[in-house]
Amino acid sequence: MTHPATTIAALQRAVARAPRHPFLLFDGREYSYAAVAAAVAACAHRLRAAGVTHGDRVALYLENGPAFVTAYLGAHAAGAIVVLINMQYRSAELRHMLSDSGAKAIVVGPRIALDALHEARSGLADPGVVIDAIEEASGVENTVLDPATAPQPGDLALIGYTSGTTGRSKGAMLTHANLMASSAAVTSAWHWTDTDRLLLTLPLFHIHGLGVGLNGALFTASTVDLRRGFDAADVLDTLARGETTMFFGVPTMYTRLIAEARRRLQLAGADRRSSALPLAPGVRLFVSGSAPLSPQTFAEFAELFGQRILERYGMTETVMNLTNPYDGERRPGTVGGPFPGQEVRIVDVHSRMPVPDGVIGEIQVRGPHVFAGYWRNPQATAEAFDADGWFNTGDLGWRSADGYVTITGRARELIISGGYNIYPREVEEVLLEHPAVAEAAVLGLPDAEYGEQVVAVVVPAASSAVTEQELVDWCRAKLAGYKKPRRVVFVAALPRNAMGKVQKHLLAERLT
Ligand code: MCA
Ligand code: AMP
Repeated sequence: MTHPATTIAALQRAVARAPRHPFLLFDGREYSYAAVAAAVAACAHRLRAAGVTHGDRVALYLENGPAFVTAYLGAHAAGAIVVLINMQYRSAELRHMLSDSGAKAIVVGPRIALDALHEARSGLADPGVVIDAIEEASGVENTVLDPATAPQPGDLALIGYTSGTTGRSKGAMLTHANLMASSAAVTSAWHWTDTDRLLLTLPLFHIHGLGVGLNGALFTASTVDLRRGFDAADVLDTLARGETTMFFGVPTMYTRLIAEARRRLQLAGADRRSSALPLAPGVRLFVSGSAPLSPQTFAEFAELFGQRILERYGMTETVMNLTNPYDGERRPGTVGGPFPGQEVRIVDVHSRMPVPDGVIGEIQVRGPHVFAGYWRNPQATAEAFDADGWFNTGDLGWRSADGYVTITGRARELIISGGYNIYPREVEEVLLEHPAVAEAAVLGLPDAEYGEQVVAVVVPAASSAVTEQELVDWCRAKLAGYKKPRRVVFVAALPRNAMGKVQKHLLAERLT
């Protein structure tokens, strides 16, 4: 293997090549590869001193920032497995992830309210130790990476929880070799080099921001201009300065960038194509993923920014699967073909046999990027793969004769809002805990900003007078904010088929 096969090997290669080259830009400060490596070593020593050993799970309860990067790589340098936690999760979601992963330590950062975390830990028999993150190496000891604790390629690098169909999420296990194989494929396909500067506003606690963005930069020893979160005005200001070469986002970010650009052009009284206002002069690549990018957004963006967005398709279990070409035609509405070194095929959902081009079936993928299975869940792991090692993505699509895949839907029930996945069952279970709710069905309806929005259809318990707002607040208190229903519709009965199953397509037709 010619490329580094662990994140720590990639970090060491970057330090050896150009120690002073900036890895991170954050809040007006620059963090070189050497400086990050020193802080990573210090973090690893701190974790080892707290009792973390090889294969232990370390949860990151951190927002975007240098402390996240240090904790992520610090846990790896200590030989541990990172557990990714979305900062929007409430205590029940957190408790499940901490107890299911058996996290030995939780790394927390400055300026973060820890109420939900403390509430989650208070319910656990073995709550793990809470450790402060290290933002930079100055003033700390042990700033040299210890080869004795360095991970091996086959070691687990992280567990990413994906929303579960039963309301309990499953931990997808990715090895170092998986992550680095993905980075090798992505960076080669997108011509990513050490001269690139990626503007990264995606959360690092999901694979899009971490596995594609941060790892790709680490792999190429290039620079990440990191933000706490996405703000359209800030992104446009940054792009206009001409130093950014790449931007990765979810479709909602692109619709917001279009709206903000139009607002500015209107204020300036400029013609849309005015060369007086170049919107992204240095950018060579805009990438979209995590949810479908509409051909309309693709066209509007091309007109305003003069760039054709490259759409790709990925999953927590596999990092990246399919991509439109860097050099060839980027076809709107499609996600292109496999990355180098990976395979894709489409199979009939019942017979599991490959279907001809043009026929819709389930997308299966295979390659070194595909995860090692679900954490402590051999049954779910067995169901996810077929006998020849093909991974069932649960997404439906078809392939054109010239190799472009179009995703048409999902074999599993899943709502994607602004790039975040929401399983209806999880929201339904929370609604059913409310004493005034007799029955509940949750579905995704089209939404101009988020792609899809969560809608709850509720049959109230007899003689109850619950309001829409009460139920939204109830969900908001128990679930991450993005999972709360945007609308609650009260009905006398849910439409059911002869088997008693709720016919959500009928509800969707009625409500759209
Ligand atoms: C935030 N809110 C949302 C969403 N995000 N509601 C519905 N859908 C959303 N996606 C709610 C919050 O709970 C909050 O409500 C209110 O909106 C404002 O929150 P704020 O944080 O200010 O939101 P925002 O900044 O406007 O966020 C929109 C966003 C964000 C920037 C599009 O959702 C985002 O960063 N999405 C990216 C997600 C991502 O990385 N997905 C990758 C997973 P309240 O006030 O009630 O709290 S998929 C993946 O990793 C695979 C590998 C792949 O293919 O990429
Ligand atoms: P997650 O489990 O959060 O990693 O989400 C992965 C899911 O996001 C995939 O299984 C797809 O359903 C969806 N997804 C990712 N990229 C795209 C895309 N470009 N178009 C449509 N759906 C996508």
